[in-house]
Amino acid sequence: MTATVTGLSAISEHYLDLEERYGAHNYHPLPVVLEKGHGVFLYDVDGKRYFDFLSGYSAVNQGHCHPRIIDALTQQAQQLTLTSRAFHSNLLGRYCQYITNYFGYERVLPMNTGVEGGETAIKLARRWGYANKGIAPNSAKVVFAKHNFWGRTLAAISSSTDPTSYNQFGPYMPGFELVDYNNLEQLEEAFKDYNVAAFMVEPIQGEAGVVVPDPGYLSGIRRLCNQYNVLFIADEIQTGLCRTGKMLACHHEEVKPDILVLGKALSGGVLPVSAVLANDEIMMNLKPGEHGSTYGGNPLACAVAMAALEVLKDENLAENSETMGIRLRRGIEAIQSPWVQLVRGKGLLNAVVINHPQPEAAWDLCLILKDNGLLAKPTQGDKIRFAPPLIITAEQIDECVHIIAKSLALL
Ligand code: IF1
Repeated sequence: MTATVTGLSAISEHYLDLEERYGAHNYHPLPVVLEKGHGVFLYDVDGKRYFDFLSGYSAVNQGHCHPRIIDALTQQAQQLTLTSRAFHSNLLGRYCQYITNYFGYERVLPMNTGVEGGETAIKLARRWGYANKGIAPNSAKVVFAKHNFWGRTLAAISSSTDPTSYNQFGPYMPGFELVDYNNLEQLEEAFKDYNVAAFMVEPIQGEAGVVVPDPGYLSGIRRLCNQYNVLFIADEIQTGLCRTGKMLACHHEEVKPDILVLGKALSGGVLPVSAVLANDEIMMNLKPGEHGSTYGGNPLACAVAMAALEVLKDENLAENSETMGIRLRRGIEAIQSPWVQLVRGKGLLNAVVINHPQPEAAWDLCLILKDNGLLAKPTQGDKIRFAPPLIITAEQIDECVHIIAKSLALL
């Protein structure tokens, strides 16, 4: 490999230079250039293999390029990819029936990205607030938890408490309120305002650093929403689809949200697919022409999403996520590294909190992990998310724990 200033191969540097020169600088990626993915593995342009411990931020739960999902994609791609919703297709109705039965809701509104799903859920909640709860026009409020993350649109950043997300993008969306995460007392206080239509929350806060709420939080939300006639919107875009050891993170407390928002692994990382599920009382408030998108519910997305959902069940990925997550957390704790303050998570959504004198220790550790064949990324400065595809085996978990131990020793 040719020596370069970055220590990367010449071909890797070439690709980085192109991004640097022609792309917006809205990310700070790890210095690695990938060209192939298969199962739990990613391969860089020099052919080096890595364990993927980010899974596209939980979009690749089924593993990279899962053959059944790719097959559904390639079959449908040669048949029909997009009709727009100006016309019907032979896939959309089947998909709507499949996914509503799969999750136990009466209706689904198909969208593309996760943030579009969030926006759709908030519009549905506001409309329900006016049509069903009798909130005065343009007075509906939606409550969010501090340190939430649900995307990059102006509405999403209007509910953010992270300056990196909202700074210098104002003015912000009105009618949004914030409470502490995992605080039912504050939530109840907020709900006493009749104008509150909904509470949108992640069952586990992902970007905040995999923050797991106290047992009883989700059931407490459900109880308060019932008591105060407020819609419970669960943002399961990152926690859903077997990531936390159950099909949905809400299932850890047998809680059913009024509006369920899914994305990411709904397509197994193949193309953007999101979905908003709710019952008629909420969904049928929307009349033709009041919401939608060019690609929402396209035949290609329908075919891919049905295959992605089948794989989750057929390969028992919730159970594997649960058992492999326990194995991973125990393995990391057994290292007893002085630099690991704690390990936390559910299923295969985990994070370690690094406590080290170097300010950039988490980033530096990710660079060492990369050199040792494991890809992970820091979040919120001192935390590293460990979230491999849910198909990972016990032997692979053990191999990765060994890599993590070796890397921590080099920090
Ligand atoms: C980026 C973070 C994770 C999400 C939840 C909605 C969305 C996301 C719980 C929006 C998206 C992505 C966005 C992506 C990186 C990643 C991320 F670091 F940004 F915060 F996962 F934690 N709800 N999360 O996590 O879905 O519109 O992106 O499809 O912006 O770099 P999207």
